[in-house]
Amino acid sequence: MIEAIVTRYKGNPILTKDDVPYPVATVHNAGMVKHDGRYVMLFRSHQRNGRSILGLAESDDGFHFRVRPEPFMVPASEGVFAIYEEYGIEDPRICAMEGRYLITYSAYSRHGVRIGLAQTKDFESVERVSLITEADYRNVVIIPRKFGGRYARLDRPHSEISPWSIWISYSPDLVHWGDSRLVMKPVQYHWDEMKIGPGATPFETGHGWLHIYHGVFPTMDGSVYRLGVALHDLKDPATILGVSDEWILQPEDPWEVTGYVHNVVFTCGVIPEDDGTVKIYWGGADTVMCVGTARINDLVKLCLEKPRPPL
Ligand code: BMA
Repeated sequence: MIEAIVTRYKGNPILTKDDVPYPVATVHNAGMVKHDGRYVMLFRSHQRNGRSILGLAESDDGFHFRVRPEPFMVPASEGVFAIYEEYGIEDPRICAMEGRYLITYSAYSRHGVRIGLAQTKDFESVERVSLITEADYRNVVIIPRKFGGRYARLDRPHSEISPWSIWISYSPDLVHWGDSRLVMKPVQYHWDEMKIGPGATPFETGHGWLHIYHGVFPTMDGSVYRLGVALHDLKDPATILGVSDEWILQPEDPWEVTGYVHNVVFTCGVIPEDDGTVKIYWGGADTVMCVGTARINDLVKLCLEKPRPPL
């Protein structure tokens, strides 16, 4: 048998709605980070009204998680955030930088979807910083390093003309973003031909920033969400060194194939480990959380040795 790039954890799914001590319908698409040696999982849950909130779970080993008794973030009830979070908050990403954790999340409202930025030092309290896109953006990941004195993020604007693609934008202060450029597009009649989007917060390897993203293929039975991998230049992340032609993960387990939305694996966070492996976390069918392990070198090799054109 050919060895898989991502080895699924035998105990999947690692978190379900039954582990949550308040009423939710799903547990999925979690941002991940290690804080004080412990794994922090910031997961999205649909409430029973169909709108999403963010919960927090913690773990000593990255596989067994305990959920806090109260949600970590719910839609804001006052100020400008209340207007744009009316329909819920979704799909958080965590970036550890400058002694704090930056959290980017999708904010839904009658005006569309845009991205909120919040920050925390300890995951005990959280402070909203700014809404950092206008409407029609999702999937913003901040790269945990400054480039020429500026912050950088991968983002995904929506367009009617072109398949939804991955862009890069820069900011002097995390609030004002611009100098945007397209870096990666779907490839026609390919597993990611319909749309792609940033996935997990990129992490540094000796060869470049490794970015695990999602790609979508349309079928007669709806869309299939899979995960792919790209390598960005360490000094200039707008330059892509390689994108793997092949996906690294597709829906296969029963809880990935069937659920709230069938045939979905979707990542918002990974944890690189000191032993050369990376733990990849993904939502299965928008219903449960799963984890798997890959060797970082294998992912880098896929990008460099079996690439497809980024654009
Ligand atoms: C995307 C987002 C994700 C979700 C995926 C599959 O458009 O809504 O949060 O996991 O669809 O439903």
